[in-house]
Amino acid sequence: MLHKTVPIAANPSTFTLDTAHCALLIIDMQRDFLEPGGFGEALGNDVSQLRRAIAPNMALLAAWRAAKLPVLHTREGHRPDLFDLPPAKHRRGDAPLKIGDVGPMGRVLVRGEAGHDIIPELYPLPGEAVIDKPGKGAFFATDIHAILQNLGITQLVVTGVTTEVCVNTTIREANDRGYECLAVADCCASYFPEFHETGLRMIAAQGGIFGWVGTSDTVIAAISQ
Ligand code: TIU
Repeated sequence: MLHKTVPIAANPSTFTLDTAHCALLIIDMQRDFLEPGGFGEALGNDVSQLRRAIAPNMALLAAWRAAKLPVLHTREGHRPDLFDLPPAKHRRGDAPLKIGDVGPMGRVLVRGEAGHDIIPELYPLPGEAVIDKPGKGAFFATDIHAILQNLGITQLVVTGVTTEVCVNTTIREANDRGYECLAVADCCASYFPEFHETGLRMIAAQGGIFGWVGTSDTVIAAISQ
């Protein structure tokens, strides 16, 4: 597309998308979080709460690809030897399946296993960066900041799961590094609907303390012009 700036209606104010410097960042749309038998369900969660974000993400991703704008995907997970898994993270929770244990989709949250991979509906295409991250935020112990700088990206349109955990942490990390972040409300989801709502409100509160919150229809309209 021809590069342009496009106003997008958002909270708490209009987000001015600069198509020369923006990327779509899809957080952790992995089978381990969204499908039965994975890490999310092992933690006692209802995965159907997350699946509502799949269709809106498919529509936004299709529009983003059609506009030939950059896409990045993240995956939360660990080395097969688990050397990058903090013992405190390993111990956390009373899940029957812990990180590294063998479940129905292979070893839970381990790179290279079926459950660790991105759901087929949103599978990355060649040319789209996949960032493997050991933590909740995409900027901890990854090369995403260098990649974004090399691509000249200053704005992130952020989607994925879960709203209050990895999406929120990543937006806070990005905001502190100078990126303008627009969270797309209907493309994010949480196992806890109230945390989804509050997680989004936290971003936009206080005049946009961490960023902006919009919806997929307005972003799709903006990049499809
Ligand atoms: N991707 C992400 O949010 N990781 C989590 O563990 N989230 C939970 O809500 N458990």
